Amino acid sequence: MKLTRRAMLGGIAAGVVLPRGPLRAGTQELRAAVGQVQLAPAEYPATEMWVYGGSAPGPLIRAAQGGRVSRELVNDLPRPTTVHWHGIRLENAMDGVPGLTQEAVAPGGRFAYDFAVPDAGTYWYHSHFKAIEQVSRGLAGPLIVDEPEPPEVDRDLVLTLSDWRLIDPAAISGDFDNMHDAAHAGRIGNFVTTNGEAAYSQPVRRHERLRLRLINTAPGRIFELSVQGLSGWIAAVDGMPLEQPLPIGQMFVAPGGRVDLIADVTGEVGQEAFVLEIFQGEGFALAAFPIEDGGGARRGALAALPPNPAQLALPQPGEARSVPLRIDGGAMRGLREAVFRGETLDGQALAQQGIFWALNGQAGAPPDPMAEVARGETLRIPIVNQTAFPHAMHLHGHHVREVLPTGGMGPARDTFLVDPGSVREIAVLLDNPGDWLFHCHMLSHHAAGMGTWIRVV
Ligand SMILES: [Cu+2]
Repeated sequence: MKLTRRAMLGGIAAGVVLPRGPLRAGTQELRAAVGQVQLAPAEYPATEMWVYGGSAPGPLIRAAQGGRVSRELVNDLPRPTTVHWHGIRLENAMDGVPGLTQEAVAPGGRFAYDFAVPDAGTYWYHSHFKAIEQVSRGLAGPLIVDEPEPPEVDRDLVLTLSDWRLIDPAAISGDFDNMHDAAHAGRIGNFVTTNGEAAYSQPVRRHERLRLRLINTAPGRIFELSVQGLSGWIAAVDGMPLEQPLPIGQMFVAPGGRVDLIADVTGEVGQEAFVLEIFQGEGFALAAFPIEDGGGARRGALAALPPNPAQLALPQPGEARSVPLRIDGGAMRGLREAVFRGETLDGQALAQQGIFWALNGQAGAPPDPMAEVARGETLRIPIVNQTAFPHAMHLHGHHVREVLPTGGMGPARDTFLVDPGSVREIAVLLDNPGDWLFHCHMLSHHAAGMGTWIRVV
């Protein structure tokens, strides 16, 4: 595999000093504001971004499993905003979906988010108000929930991946409603960063065991990942431990998805190990690990991480009601018609309003849920992707499992990639009361119609 650096070395992300408002006792602020961030390498100008806590990605939020996350959002942006805590099973009122679970927080406003974190693992937070714009401008950050007894590793590294569309030469491109993005594969950037750096590098020692928490915060990019000079396992997907860790192989991480790798440094001293993105047949370094001497001996196999409470109660698909979800639209297939804001419109009229996709014939935010269930009910949802593009379906407040053709069930996940022209059936135990968004996490697709919701009463 040919290995090339995506960008020149340099470009350490630097924050800005922001004005501080009054703090309420005991609650940390999460301030969303416009900031100048050195996103591109140092020889380029700083980028005006919308950021949490002055940096892109936003500050790492870390809590103990069973503990709480408390942050008061302070909106210093020129637009309304909300925060969604992706993958966390929390109470509905804290889920951060404007118009469904809360009113958007106006400029100058505040909102106290406070919720328990029942499941350990790798999560993230991001704006859910006009997310295609606000995430593409930088409003995203990592959220880690620690196991009471974490697995024994030498380093626990959070690698927040994103891509950015930079123009002239380092400004965030303002074409958030780009029709081509909306009708095709979503907004794909031209500049990829790990933890806000174009050339993330972390020295390691030979035979060290690393936990690498990869988070795809990009607005549309599916990261195909590989490693070099590292050997180990996929230990968790979307925060949830795999019952049997899988050897690291080909990995596709959907926008919004996460993967936890536990890997030993097996490359030679003096060389570098890498996490790579495979893009158009070439490998690009997302993270470089220069290998130094002095590590210990090679370790044995990895034991599975303890399952989360979310994984203990399995959905019972055998007895479950089936509610199919049909995805229509997009370039090359087109949308014949759909219901949008109460009106049935043809594809041309929809396109004029920036709508290119429909779920079960409804586009946008339908007034009625795709399903209403009693708490504790399992639903089967065959997802029928009749379009020419993959979609990253994300259900809020729950984890789902694929019903495999063999009859078994796949790993618990909150963000589920459905390939073009395919049918993938999921089962979900809906045990969290409230109104839960179910949408495509290609944020241009969501903005162009791909959202519905499920009511649990
Ligand atoms: Cu999509």
